[in-house]
Amino acid sequence: MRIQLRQAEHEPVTALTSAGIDPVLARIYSARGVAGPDDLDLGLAGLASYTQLKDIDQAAKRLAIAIKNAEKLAIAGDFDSDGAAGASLLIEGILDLGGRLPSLFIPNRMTQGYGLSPGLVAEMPADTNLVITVDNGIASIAGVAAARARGFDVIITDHHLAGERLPEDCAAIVNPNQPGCAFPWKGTAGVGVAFYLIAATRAKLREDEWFGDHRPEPNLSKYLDLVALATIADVAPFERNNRIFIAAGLERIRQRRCRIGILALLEVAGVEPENVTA
Ligand SMILES: [Mn+2]
Repeated sequence: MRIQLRQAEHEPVTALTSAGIDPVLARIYSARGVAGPDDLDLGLAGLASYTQLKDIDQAAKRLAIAIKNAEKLAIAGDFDSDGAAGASLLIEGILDLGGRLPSLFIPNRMTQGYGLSPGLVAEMPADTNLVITVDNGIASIAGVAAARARGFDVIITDHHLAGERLPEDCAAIVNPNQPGCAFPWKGTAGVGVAFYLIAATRAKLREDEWFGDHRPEPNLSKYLDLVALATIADVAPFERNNRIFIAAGLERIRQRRCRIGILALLEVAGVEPENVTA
């Protein structure tokens, strides 16, 4: 066993103690990267806006058009919990925004490997209009080329580090870890990026006066259980923005105000919802 010492920085400790935090707690917080009292406020109002995500406007514009025109969408997900929850979030979000039910494509780990591959694109129907990746795609150069060759538009949403080359000719690439993206929270999971795409698209559709009495605007808080679950399961860093997502999502799960699938998993695992922690 190895004991790893974390350093508490002087300035944050002072800022925290002068805000009334116990000095021992202040040192623990500081050693975990908390810079000041604001970082301890986990209210949803502190959640970063999507606006600093590179290409998010283009992505939202393209998805809004797809929703309004009932285009045929293919979601390219992944087989881990981040990819699966992110895909669920996108499908549910697109339906809630008034779009047509998208088809879901998850690669076979044994035969197709990971990500949007030409093999996965080959399974998509010929009349697909738009492919949206979630938790993958930033390295899918051949897969995007195959999709473009079939005439499909592509929106990449991902959070993995970008390689030297990016996929070409996409409608948009949304990834906090791509070069030139100013979004400060680089530890956002794939499910968080998917959440931001739905948030930005909702704002775009609101601008277009798409919502009304006959088509109510969805409340984004209904997706927070999925965001919390997959941010934790993907072992994303507990930086402030992720802690806000997690605190809000876990609170909803504890109050059983979450999707029935998560309650069913908890039941099988023998865990009482009110006892759920990260
Ligand atoms: Mn992931």
